[in-house]
Amino acid sequence: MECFPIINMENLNGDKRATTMEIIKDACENWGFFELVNHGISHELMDKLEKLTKQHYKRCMEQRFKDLVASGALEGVETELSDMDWESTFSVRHLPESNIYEVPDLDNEYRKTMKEFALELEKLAEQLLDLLCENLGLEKGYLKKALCGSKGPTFGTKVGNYPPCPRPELVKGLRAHTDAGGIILLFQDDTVSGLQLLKDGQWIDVPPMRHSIVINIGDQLEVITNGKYKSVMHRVLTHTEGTRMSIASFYNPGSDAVIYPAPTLLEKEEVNQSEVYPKFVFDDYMKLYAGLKFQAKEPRFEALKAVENNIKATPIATA
Ligand SMILES: O=C(O)CCC(=O)C(=O)O
Ligand SMILES: [Fe+2]
Repeated sequence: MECFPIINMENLNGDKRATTMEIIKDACENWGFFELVNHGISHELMDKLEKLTKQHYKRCMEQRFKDLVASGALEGVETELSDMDWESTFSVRHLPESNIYEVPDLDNEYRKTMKEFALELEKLAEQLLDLLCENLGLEKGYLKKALCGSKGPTFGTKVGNYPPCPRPELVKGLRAHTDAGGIILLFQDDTVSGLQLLKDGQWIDVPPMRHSIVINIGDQLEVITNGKYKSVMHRVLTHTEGTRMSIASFYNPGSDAVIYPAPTLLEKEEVNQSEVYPKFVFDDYMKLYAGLKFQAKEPRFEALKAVENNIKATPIATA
């Protein structure tokens, strides 16, 4: 079997650049996922964030999870639950404006560390978008601009913990879904596994690796690339032992961004009209996604295609 794509970002600076770019391209086309090492984000910062996240979970979240979810949720259950996830989460928004000081139960050090990490991830996301532009033959800055909207992109973090589960066969940590947004950057636990992606009909583990960042493509990049890059189904399994930390950051379009396939890609590939992905306002996509997250993405694209009529989109100029 092929190996899960791992990108050593240091290789982008030397004579291995072309092969590294090729691995990224193959990952975007055929996996929807890849994992970054030597991405330039300080390991010390990652270690600190991990420590603070685990402390915060113990102090503020663990008991709440036990009271709300773990107690009784699986009592008398015999077949897999299709309407719940075995996860404990909270979310923070960074862009277009931060709400981190309104999120309760975070101490100042944790807030500061999360902000610092988010800033690094934002830069990394934009660097990756430009690498994708290069592979796609789009102008530098095109994808960033395409996600912008009038107030810039939306960037947020979902801090998650997947506690041990006594009956892993009865509930997923997170049910299978594709991500709605642009590009997703995940700092996951390096010892407790659980994340899997669907490739050619098979679930494949995303390997935990210390200090790596897992990247995946969201639905919007699939639309902008007209399906060349794939937003892929993924899920989180539960385990009987160990709590899995997962800090997932979502670099998404601004709510009023108009999303549509890049015209130069359509021309280059001579795509038939029937195969063109829809054009829509991102917020409308999110309204649809809210109720259909755990279903296939295709009906969402179809539904928006059916109503796309006269959405105005100004051409994306990057110069
Ligand atoms: O926890 C993970 O590894 C993935 C989380 C995820 O897929 C999501 O929040 O959309
Ligand atoms: Fe996801």
